[in-house]
Amino acid sequence: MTHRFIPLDFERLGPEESRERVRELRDRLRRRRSVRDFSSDPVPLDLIDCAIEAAASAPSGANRQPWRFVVVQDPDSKRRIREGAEAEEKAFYERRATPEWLADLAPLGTDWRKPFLERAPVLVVVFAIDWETRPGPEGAEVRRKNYYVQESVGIAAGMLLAALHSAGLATLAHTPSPMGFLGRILDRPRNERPFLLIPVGYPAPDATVPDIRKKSLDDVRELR
Ligand code: IYR
Repeated sequence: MTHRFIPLDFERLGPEESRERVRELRDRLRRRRSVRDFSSDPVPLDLIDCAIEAAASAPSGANRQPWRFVVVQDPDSKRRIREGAEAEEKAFYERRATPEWLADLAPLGTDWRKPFLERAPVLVVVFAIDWETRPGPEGAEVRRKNYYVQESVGIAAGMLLAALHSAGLATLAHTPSPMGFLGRILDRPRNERPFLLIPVGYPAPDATVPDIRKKSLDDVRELR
């Protein structure tokens, strides 16, 4: 069975309009910073929902859309997530990380304490779905595998960060490792693999960020 094909909805822009739009987006995206000092001010849930709709429009292998976005607001769940993350982070900082890794992180001033996981009003947990089941013959279940899951969910997660930023919200792409505790706390099915933990909110009034620089175009782009 093939899909029905329909005309492409595409607006061809003039070169000046193109430049203006891409510069505007570049400049907006460049102002995004990873935030670790959150205010506890609530965020309107419709902003999060709209950003998730944007993320869920991402391309994916065979259009399988192998993602799930769990929006956590419940204080008790946030507390348990903080406890789970801090346990892993403590093991990371005190035992698992190589000296080289710790040296690379030192300029950022991070440690195992993750108070932002309770303080941020919302945590969006992105799960990757490697396979799904569908009913097979004689009541059996057949596993159907998804394709390019890392790529697909990575694209969707990037779009989510961009959409939340465009809504005027602060985020952090956080990856305590391993993240198995998220599936347990949030009661997720076995085929959902924790991918990224994103605290969302407004920055604390006194929030600071490290004075880091991004590589220049010449450093990241090659012409052939
Ligand atoms: N997950 C730890 C360590 C950490 C690792 C990297 I790579 C970073 O860019 C930042 C932190 C933490 O969140 O502290």
